[in-house]
Amino acid sequence: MQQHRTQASSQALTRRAMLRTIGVAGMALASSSAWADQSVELPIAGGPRQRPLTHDFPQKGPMILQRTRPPLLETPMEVFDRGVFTPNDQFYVRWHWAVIPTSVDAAAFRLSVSGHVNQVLSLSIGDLLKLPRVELAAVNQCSGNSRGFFSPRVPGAQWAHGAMGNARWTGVLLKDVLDRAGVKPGAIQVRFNGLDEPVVPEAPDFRKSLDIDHARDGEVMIAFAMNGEQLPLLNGFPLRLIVPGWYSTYWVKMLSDIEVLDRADDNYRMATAYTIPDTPHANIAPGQTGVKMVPISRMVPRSFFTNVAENASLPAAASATIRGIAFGGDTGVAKVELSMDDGRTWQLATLGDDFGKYSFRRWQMSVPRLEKGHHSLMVRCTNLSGDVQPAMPNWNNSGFMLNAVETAHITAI
Ligand SMILES: Nc1nc2c(c(=O)[nH]1)N[C@H]1C(S)=C(S)[C@@H](COP(=O)(O)O)O[C@H]1N2
Ligand SMILES: [Mo]
Repeated sequence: MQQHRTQASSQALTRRAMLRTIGVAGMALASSSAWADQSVELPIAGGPRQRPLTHDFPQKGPMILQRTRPPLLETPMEVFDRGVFTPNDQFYVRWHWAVIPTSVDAAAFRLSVSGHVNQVLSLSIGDLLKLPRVELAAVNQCSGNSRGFFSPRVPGAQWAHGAMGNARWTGVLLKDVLDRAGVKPGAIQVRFNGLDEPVVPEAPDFRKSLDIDHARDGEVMIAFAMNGEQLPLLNGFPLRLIVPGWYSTYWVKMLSDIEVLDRADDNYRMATAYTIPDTPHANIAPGQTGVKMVPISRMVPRSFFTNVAENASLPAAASATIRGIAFGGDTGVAKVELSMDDGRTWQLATLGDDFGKYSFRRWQMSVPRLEKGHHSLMVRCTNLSGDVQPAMPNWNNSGFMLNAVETAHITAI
């Protein structure tokens, strides 16, 4: 299992990152003007280009409002520039159904473990706290993160890149909980359900399943804390599933029911929704039919600029430090490279501290003084399995798994 650093080192890192941020007066940070307007520019293909910032959600600071009910709140990009961990109060929020408890009594809360087990369990938070504790830094990313950049446009939340976040999750191993219940031979999958409910009873509840071996891999965990604090209600208080390296559709929030199945789960969210073309990069041509579909699963490498906004202006005279974040998907970051000549040549960026293979990794690079005029900067990540971000945008009907190389167009003045 991944080795985890202590809380103290994350705080130290955040402090250092803050100090570095103060030193970048010349750089174009999206924040200053956007925050004053209480809206942000999102240069997504289909628009709208302006999105309201909201402060109206409990335990949440300023967030980009995608939808109110059920809440879809996006993290503003400059939050990722401040540190490798995404603060809880600006961590993105996504729910499928509007019937979400507005409070949960942690003392009365019980997690049930049932189905194909020797002993049905009803565990209090106190019971879980007695199990061995684990901590893991991991990226939580929606399958549809960056959907707003799909061209042609596809239906669904038009996220920019902020439907992702990185946190240090503390909890217990799902394996330890399953072992306490005693999984019977013949178990095939494990199904997870949370306290939220569909608005109408006939609609499909949000339940997700993992194969039994994955559920018992010693990495999948039940988290009760995020960045050293209890989970915000909107991020799943009091418990959520963490499936390191997999898209967050499996990271069931307000987790209340674990059911061991002796068959494969064929519920709507597994068999129909959240499937992708079984092709490289889940890529198909718009309109292409007859493609084999498979459930979405592992994440793929991505990298982003965090201190250069799209269409930003930089001073031509000075050299600049370009910064960003990257993650490898289901494994660590091997390298991050930048190109300033439309992908003909690539230079290695310097990587920041390593918080484990499932975490964001910061990167930075000093670029020499820029010629006056337009420039495009490209960034790409290669992960430890050798997977690299594709040069051309991948496309599918659901707007899932975009991971093409990002380009920032800037003007040196
Ligand atoms: N109970 C429950 N868990 C859920 C969902 C949901 O609708 N209900 N949505 C999933 C999806 S699709 C995403 S992207 C993540 C979002 O996690 P966050 O809101 O903590 O960022 O929660 C996942 N877990
Ligand atoms: Mo999602």
